[in-house]
Amino acid sequence: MSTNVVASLFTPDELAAFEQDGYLIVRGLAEPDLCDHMRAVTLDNVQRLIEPIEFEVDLQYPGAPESPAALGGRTVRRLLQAHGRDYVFTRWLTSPQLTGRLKQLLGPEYLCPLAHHNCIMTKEPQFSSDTGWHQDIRYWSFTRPDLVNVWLALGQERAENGCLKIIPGSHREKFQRAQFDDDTFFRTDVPENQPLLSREVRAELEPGDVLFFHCRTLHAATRNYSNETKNSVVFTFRSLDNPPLPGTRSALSPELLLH
Ligand SMILES: O=C(O)CCC(=O)C(=O)O
Repeated sequence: MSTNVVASLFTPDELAAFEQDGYLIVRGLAEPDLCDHMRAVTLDNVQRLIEPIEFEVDLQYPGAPESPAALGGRTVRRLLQAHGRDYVFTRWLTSPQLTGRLKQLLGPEYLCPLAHHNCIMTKEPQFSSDTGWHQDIRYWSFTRPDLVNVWLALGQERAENGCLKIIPGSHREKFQRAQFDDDTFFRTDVPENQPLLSREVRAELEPGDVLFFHCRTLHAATRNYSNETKNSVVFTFRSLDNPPLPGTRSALSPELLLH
């Protein structure tokens, strides 16, 4: 097997770890020039407020400004529809080091739903917010709750600037509805959730590192306590045989067939 091929694939140990833990970090998967280009597009689009945008104020998570008129009221949380913002995102989605790995996780034919993630998370200092523990599948509707998220760090991600926290193995748990609150956040105030919550790990990343995680893996993050914005590019992927349920929001947007 040539070096190139190996670099495009997970090792058997990595595949086993993903299955066991519901997440895996691959260091330096995205090339520096690709990350530079994505950072430039992000800075430009945030500066010019190129829609569609999700503002911090839209979600009202803890720490978010109260209204658009408040101080920080125009703080961007996510640039939506990332794929359409620049060809660099197509370059990323079709790069062999990503497609090879996604085929291992999802099979030879897979798609990138543009309805979910497909965004650049822009966690700004001062006015960003805390995201509670949740599974991404909570608002998505597919035949099986079985998608893979790909989170690319464009800069350092640490506890201080609100890196993701993950609960290993939580994608394999069977939960009761009562373990979640009305907004489907995993409750931190009930005793039955404490054993899982105590297993939290931090997904600390360097620029170009990629976090793969299952859409049922519990994760959370704090606001950004540093002085610099944290930018991350996030897409999700599904197997060809796991289509969105007709009539749901998951079925309303196009999907990219990537092979
Ligand atoms: O960075 C964050 O605050 C969390 C983002 C997140 O969990 C998500 O988009 O699903």
